[in-house]
Amino acid sequence: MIKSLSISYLLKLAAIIFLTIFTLILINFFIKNSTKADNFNLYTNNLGIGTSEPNVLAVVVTNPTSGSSVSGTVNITAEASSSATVTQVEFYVDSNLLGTSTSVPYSKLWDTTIYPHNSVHTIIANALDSSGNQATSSAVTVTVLDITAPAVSITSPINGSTVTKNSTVTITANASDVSGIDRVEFYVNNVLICTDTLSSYSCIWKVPPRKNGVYTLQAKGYDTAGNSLTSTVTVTSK
Ligand SMILES: [Ca+2]
Repeated sequence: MIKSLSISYLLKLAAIIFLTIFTLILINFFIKNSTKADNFNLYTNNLGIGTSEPNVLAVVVTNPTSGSSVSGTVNITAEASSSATVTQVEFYVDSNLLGTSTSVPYSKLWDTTIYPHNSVHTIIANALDSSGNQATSSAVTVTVLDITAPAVSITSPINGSTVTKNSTVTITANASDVSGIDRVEFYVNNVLICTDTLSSYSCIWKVPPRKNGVYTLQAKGYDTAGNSLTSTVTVTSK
């Protein structure tokens, strides 16, 4: 009796010890795998490739469009999106910061009149978000067309002055333009008398042989894009 009880007791004890060890092994197994899974998720989230929502920041220049021609003042616009909050969009022209926009619609005015006719320029937008991410748009390449008239003015004779009949008067003019000056035409009473293509621009005019003649002198300057401006003075002969 004592012997059989003893054997039964030992068997139960062995079973309890076995189950305890087995349970501990199982718990240990689950804890380890759970940690690995957490580490894996952390790793993939940092790479932005996990099943969890990655932090995405994107920006695109919406105006002007690449390959287009622009002139005057251009409103550059961009759209930016982020799973966080977009804080600002910077606009760059030819790698120089044009300005920063902090609210929708993201935009900045760009004065193209400082560039020569048919010059090519590159625009990009750079977006930042509240998570510290940065994204750069594709480059937009545009061609600037010069539609601005040159600066032209007759410097001599001055408006309202008198000239001597039968004398020779040199009409002089200043002309300048960001695209360069193609030529300056000189007119007396609407008749073309000279064309000068080299600075300084001038024209020799023989004053007719009569007193009290009133003459309208004009210098019409053209830039290399074909824009023109006319400067006019009036003189009287004596
Ligand atoms: Ca011009």
